[in-house]
Amino acid sequence: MSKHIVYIGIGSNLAEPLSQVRQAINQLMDLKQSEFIAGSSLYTSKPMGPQDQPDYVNAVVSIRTRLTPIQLLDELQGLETEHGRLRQGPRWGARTLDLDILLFDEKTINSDRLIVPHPGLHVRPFVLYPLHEINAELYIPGKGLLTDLLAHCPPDGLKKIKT
Ligand code: ROI
Repeated sequence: MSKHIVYIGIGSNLAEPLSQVRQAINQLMDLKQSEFIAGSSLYTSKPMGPQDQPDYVNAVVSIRTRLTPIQLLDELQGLETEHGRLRQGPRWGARTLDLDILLFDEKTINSDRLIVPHPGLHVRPFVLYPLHEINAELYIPGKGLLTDLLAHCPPDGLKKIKT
């Protein structure tokens, strides 16, 4: 079975977001049939979407995995549920943990459960800046070079958390 390089976006703005994100990164380091490659810094960001919710903590990690896209999605949704994520909230509302498959090799996937590259990726500073930190040479299928996307995406209050 072949291995895939995958980038995962992590976000939280409820129930101690910083520890939610740190714990999620540790769990991703132990993901089955996978090896951890790199993790970005942690960032704070203003909510995109409804503004009446707390600021987010965001990060991006890369892994090498033998899981298929749907197997990986099931694992990530399992972790979200473990973190107390409820799915009945409003669209774009606050969440304890969000784990998004941003890129899966250079695949394009359009199924009921999964769209890859993640549809919002190219306009989200809290995704583009951390991605760039771990791989400045990325190409986003259908969107172009990460560096070019970044040049058109102001940081919009994104701040690296000093550790
Ligand atoms: N806004 C920020 N800043 N960070 C996120 O991770 C995030 N996730 C979301 C929405 C609600 C779109 N807004 C966000 O899902």
